[in-house]
Amino acid sequence: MSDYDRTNIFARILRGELPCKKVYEDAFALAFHDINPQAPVHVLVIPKGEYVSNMDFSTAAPTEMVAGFWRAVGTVARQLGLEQDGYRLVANNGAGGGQVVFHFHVHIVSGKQKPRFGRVHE
Ligand code: DGP
Repeated sequence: MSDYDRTNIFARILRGELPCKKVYEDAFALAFHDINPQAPVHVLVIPKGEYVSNMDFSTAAPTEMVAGFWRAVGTVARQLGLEQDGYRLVANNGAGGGQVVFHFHVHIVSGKQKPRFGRVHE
């Protein structure tokens, strides 16, 4: 399937080998604060499975996992109270797309963002 590296940081967080500031967890996903926030709200949502990127996830994950993951993304945004203010979802795909950690993840960002996430609020 993919060249998933089981030693990547998010795999280790999922296995409980490394700590994280958890905001949400269910059968499909884990969400936690980004270690290097680019906005006042910057949370990462990762699927509970070995998927390198969005390309891998959207191809290889069972439909139930894809649905459960994206439902979790919405649940986290709601739980963070972002419905009113709005938020962005960012998924970097591949090194050329700015991906650094090769376990698929979605960034939820809200508020004034640093340049890495564009100039929407600058
Ligand atoms: P990306 O470029 O989409 O692969 O972003 C990876 C993000 O992961 C980046 O915003 C920083 C974050 N990150 C890297 N290492 C850690 C870590 O050990 N803990 C947490 N919470 N976030 C991390």
